[in-house]
Amino acid sequence: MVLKLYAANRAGGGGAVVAVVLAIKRIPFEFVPTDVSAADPSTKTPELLAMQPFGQVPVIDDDGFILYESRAICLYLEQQYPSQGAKLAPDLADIRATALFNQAMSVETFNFYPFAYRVVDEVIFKPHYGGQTDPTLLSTALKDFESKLDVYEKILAKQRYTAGNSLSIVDLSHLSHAPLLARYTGIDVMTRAERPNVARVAVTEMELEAALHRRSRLQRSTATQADSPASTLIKIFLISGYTAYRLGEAKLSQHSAINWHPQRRRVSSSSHLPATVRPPSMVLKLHAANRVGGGGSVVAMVLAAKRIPFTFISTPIQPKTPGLLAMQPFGKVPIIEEEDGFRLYESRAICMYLQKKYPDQGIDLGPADPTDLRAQALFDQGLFIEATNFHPAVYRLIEEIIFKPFSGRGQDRQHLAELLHNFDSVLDAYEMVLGKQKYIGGDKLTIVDYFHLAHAPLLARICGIHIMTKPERPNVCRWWKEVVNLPQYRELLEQDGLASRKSYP
Ligand SMILES: N[C@@H](CCC(=O)N[C@@H](CS)C(=O)NCC(=O)O)C(=O)O
Repeated sequence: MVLKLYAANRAGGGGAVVAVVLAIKRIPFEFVPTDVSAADPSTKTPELLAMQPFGQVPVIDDDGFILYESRAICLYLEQQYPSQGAKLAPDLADIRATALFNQAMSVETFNFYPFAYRVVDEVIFKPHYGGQTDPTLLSTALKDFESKLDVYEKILAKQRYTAGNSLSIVDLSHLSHAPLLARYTGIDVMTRAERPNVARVAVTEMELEAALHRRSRLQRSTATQADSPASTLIKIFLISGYTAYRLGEAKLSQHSAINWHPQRRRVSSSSHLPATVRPPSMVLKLHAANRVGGGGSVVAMVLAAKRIPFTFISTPIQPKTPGLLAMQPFGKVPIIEEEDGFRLYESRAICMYLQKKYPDQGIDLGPADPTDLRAQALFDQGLFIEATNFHPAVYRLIEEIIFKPFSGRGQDRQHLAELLHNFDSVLDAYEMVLGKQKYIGGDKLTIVDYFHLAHAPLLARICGIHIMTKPERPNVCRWWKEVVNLPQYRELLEQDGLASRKSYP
């Protein structure tokens, strides 16, 4: 059965990214136009909610296997068809290259997407849905987005693409919203002369042509058309800068159901994680804040669960010293450093690296079966559910309730009520997810569950808000009670931070 892509009929959002990856990988698909809007609950049909509990697109149906979260979908497609079309991710067996790829993906998820989205929302979506752009909010959003692009400029001065020296899923994920700005508003923030390296990587015609060229060389046997539907689609999305599109125009469907014969793989042997336990480095350093909460705590818990010795280096993030910025261009912690100088940042990428490097040591926190592409895909789906739905909702609450008063600003009660309502709706979707599976990454406890411990426990502990354990969400309640009682979290609470533990065990 041909793979189905449920997505909005527009050249933006995660659906467009998935369509581009399908095209580059030369995977036939049937496009099912599915327009949903956060502003209009009636667009979230029971059929969509049964597939995607958050009522969002894109979703794919691969012969009955339903998967959502655009980044997880792209990773799945790459693993399913590794040698078809251009290669868009490193081999999973190369754990350091994969770690740097995951680091870049996490940077895109947390440091690019939300900032690009805020600008697009203010200047495109708000007026599109009958509202008005607020010039003050737009100017702040643009300033914040540009400050992230300044850091991107530094990263891209050292490497050709966002995840290393070849075009990857990470670069393509940047296409979900940012290009809409130049197309619809003339704000060409991505190609400013003062950021030549960002402009260079803002996927240009030349780069795409090169990707297409590589693809056609690799795929001579399966695709011969010089101007195949895939290349047309990519040109529409990328090369022509979306000129063929307007919001809501029906174009994607013309390119659906492409008639190729992909060499489909069921199980990836190269994605087998190394079975051997390498001797843990005695001098792994963890740079993090000395507190319970945040990504540093999660990394410390995973280090403890995996029984990996480490030295904790208490690292303040203010002021942003040249030393900190040299290790982490955004000036954030946690960062790990191995004996031979290999450094990694972004807590989720760090935890995934530790699990892959020491799969059988301590508690196994990886997907149920790392050789099963679908189990891996559900783990990745959980990873991005947490990153794009749970984390932003809970973090905004913590900002309003804890950080704002802490920095002397007053609380806005109405805003707080809206944030609580928003988090409640995320947890309602979690209830559906957890009604079908035991944990967020599948039926097994994984690092994805640990990621939820970064901020959410503070709601009950510090603010007395017991939103995670409401009786009307019995599955969330069951899952959460187990997660907050994990011994590594209890231990962190008992020692009140990381400093008292210099190494483990
Ligand atoms: N993290 C998700 C985000 C999906 C998302 O926000 N999709 C938009 C369309 S591009 C949507 O469905 N919006 C409706 C809503 O959020 O209610 C992904 O990358 O797939």
